[in-house]
Amino acid sequence: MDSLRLFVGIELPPAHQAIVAGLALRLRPMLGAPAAWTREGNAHVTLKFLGSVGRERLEAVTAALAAIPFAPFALLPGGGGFFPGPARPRVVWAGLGSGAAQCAALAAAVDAALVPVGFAAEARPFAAHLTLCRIKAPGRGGDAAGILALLDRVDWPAIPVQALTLFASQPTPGGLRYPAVARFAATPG
Ligand code: 3AM
Repeated sequence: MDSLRLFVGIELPPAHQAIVAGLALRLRPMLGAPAAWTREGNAHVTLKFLGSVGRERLEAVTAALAAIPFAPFALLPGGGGFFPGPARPRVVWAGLGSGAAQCAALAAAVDAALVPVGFAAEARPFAAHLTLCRIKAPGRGGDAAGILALLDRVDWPAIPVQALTLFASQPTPGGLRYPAVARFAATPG
């Protein structure tokens, strides 16, 4: 393939992948609408979506990401919500609590680093989240309050953020997969 669909984000440890998979089972009956659920192994925090990138640009992208200085930090998921809102949700997500500010700063640094490489700066503010599902037919109702209450009760462990990851989004016969194309380690601070 001459191009890759890329995004920059934070990988989630296996314990978080298992929690996301377990949440899908519990939330599915509460949602009351057909949805594509994030599969175990696919959960991540997106910092910036790059879209389709020609392979000839990959070296410039990785060089720009490698030059971003950041210290490791702990990121704690917590709570959750709906995009664009509870009335007609399209996405159900888990939120981020402690470490969300460092996460937003990292997203801003990634955004700025990629401008010289030809990627437009984000116009919208960064909204840190873990996507749990994408709803295929929004507006069918569902227990929004129950979903929020359940998301508030999840006992997440902290995510030790020690690297930025350049992910590819790849269709496979079993659904989308997000393999890591490159990792960029934090500098101990
Ligand atoms: O981490 P989440 O699931 O929120 O929504 C897509 C997913 O985000 C997002 O990139 C992540 C990996 O696919 N994405 C896909 N197409 C996009 C687009 N055109 C996009 N984000 C912004 N613009």
